[in-house]
Amino acid sequence: MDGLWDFAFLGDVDPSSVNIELLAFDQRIPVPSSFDSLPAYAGQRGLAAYRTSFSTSEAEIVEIEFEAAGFWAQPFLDGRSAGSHACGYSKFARNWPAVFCGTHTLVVLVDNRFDFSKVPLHESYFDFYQWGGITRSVWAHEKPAFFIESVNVITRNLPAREIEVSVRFGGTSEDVQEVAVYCDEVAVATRCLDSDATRLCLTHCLSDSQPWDCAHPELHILRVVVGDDDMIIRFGIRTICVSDGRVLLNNEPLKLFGFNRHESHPQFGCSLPLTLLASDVMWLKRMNCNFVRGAHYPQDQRFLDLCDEAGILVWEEGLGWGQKAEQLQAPHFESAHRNMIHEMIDASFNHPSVICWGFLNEAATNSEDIRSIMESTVRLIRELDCSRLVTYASMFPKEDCYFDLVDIVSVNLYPGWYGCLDNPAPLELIRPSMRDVAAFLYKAHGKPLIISEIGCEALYGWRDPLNGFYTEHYQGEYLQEAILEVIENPEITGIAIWHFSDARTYSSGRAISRPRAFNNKGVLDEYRRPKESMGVVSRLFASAESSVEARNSAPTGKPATILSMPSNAHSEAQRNNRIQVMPV
Ligand code: ADA
Repeated sequence: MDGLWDFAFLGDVDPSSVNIELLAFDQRIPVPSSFDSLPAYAGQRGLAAYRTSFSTSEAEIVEIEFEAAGFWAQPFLDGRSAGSHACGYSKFARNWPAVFCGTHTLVVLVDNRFDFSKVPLHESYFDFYQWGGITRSVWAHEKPAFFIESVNVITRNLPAREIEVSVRFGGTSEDVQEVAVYCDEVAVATRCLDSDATRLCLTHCLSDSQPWDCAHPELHILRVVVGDDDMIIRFGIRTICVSDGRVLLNNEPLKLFGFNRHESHPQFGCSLPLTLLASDVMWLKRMNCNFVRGAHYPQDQRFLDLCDEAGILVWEEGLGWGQKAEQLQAPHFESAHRNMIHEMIDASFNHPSVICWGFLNEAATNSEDIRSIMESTVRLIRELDCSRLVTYASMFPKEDCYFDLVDIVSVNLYPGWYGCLDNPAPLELIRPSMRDVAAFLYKAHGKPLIISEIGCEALYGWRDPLNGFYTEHYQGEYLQEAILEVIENPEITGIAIWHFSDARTYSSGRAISRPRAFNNKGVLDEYRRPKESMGVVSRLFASAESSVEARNSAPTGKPATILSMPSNAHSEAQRNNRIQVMPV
C-alpha cells in the first residue's frame, strides 16, 4: 500500500471528536514517512489523518497490516473501525470480516502526542526523538474464511539439521483442510486438518544444509499452503544458548563486537529508506562487527532481513527507556508493554540474526518494587519463544535486583565520560572500571556479560590540540580503551558501543547536555559520515579474533573464539595490539 496518500494535520484535536466522513485532506505525503520530519510539519505534535483507496477481488476478510504507525493509531476501513493501537514501533494488524468486492477507502488517524493514559510506552524524556506517522510499510491482505495466522520455525536438533515448524490457523472452516509444506521449493509434508484445528506442528530434516552463522549466513524458504491461502517465511538453522558464562552460537563460544543503533536520520526521521538500511549494514560489516543492538525498540523488518543476509547477530528489544517504578506499576503500562513484546516476537520470530530479546532499557531495576513486571515479562518472552536468550540493559551493575531472571547480564557503563568532573586523566578510568564490574558480576552470577552501552560524545569535525571532551580524537582513544578491555577480559562476552550514528534527541531544554540536540556519541555522524573513531573501531574489531584466541582463556578456562571476522581483516592492531589512533 506504500505510495502517496492523502493527508491532513489536525493538530490539538481529540480523535474521538473527529468525524472521519467530513475530513478535508489538503496534502499528499509519502507512506511510509515520519510526517514530523518533513518540512511542512517538522517538530509538530498532534493528530493527523491519512487516506488511501484500494480494491479487493474475492476476499472474505481484509487484513491491514502496519509495520509501524504511531504513537497511537486507529484505522477505519470504509468507515468501520477495528480498534486502535498504542505503540509507534511494533507491527500490528487489524481484520475486517465480510468485506464487499470492489474499491475500499482506508482512513487512519495517527497521534504523535505524549499521553501516559493513552500511549504509556512513549515518554517525552527519552533520549531519542520519537517521530510520528505511518512510519513503516502498510500491507493489505485478502484472506479466505480459514487462513494461516503464523508460521514459526525453530532448530530442534542442530547435528541432524532438524527444524520444527509450528503453524497457527485463524478463521473458520466447515471441511477437513489439506496443508502442504514446501522447503526450498521441495514438497516436504502434507497433513489433513480437522475442521476445528487451530495449530499444526511438524518436524523436518534438511540434511544437506549448513547451519546459519556469521561467516555463512545460509537461509532457507518455507512455504505453507492451505486451501486458498499460503504463507512464505525465511529462516536459518542455528542454535543459541549460554554455558559456563559464555554465549554459544551453534555450540561454539563467541564474543560479540558491535554497536547500538537507532533508526534515525535528520531527513527521514525513523522511516529509513532501504538504501540507508543497506548502507548501515555495510558500515557494520566494514567496521568488522558481528553484533548490533536495536536500541531501544522493535526493529524495521527490512533491517533484520539485511542482518540475516549479512550474518550480523541482533539484540532486539522492546520500547523502553529509564522508566521508574511508578510508571512500571501502572496496570495499563504493563498490558501495553506485554502487547508490544508479543508483537515484536511475532514479527521477528523467524530471523536467524535475532539471538536475544531485550526489554525496558535502564529501568528502575535497583528497586524491588518492580519485581512483578520484570518476572512477568521474562515469563512472557520465554513462553512465546524458548529458542532465544533473554536480557535487559541495566544501569545498576552492582545494585540490580533481577539478573537472576535472565540468560545474559548486560550493563550500560560510561566511565571516563559521565561523572568524572575533575579527574585529570579520565581515559584511565575506563578499563579498571570495566574490569571491576566484570569481576563483580561474574562472581555474583557466573553468567555471560555484555557491555550493552559504552561511549562518549564527539562532534563531527571537532579536532583540537587539547584532544579533550567532544573531540573526535578523545572518542577514538576512549573506544580503544573499552574495546581492548573486552578483547582481553575473559569475563566480558561482548560490547555494543554507544552508538552507531549520531541521533536526534529532545529539542527542548533537556538538550542542554546534548549539543545540537543530538546524541553525539556516534562513530558516524547523523548523515553516516565517519569520525576518527571509525578507523579505530574497525581495526580493533578486526584484531579481536586473533587476540582472543591467542589469549586462549575464558571464565572457565575454555578456549574462546570469535566468529565472523573477515579473513583479510587482520591489521596493524593484530601485530601491536595497541594501535595509534589515526584519522580515517
Ligand atoms: C543511556 C541510554 C542511551 C543514551 C545514553 C547516553 O545509557 O540507554 O539511550 O541515552 O545513556 O548517551 O547517555
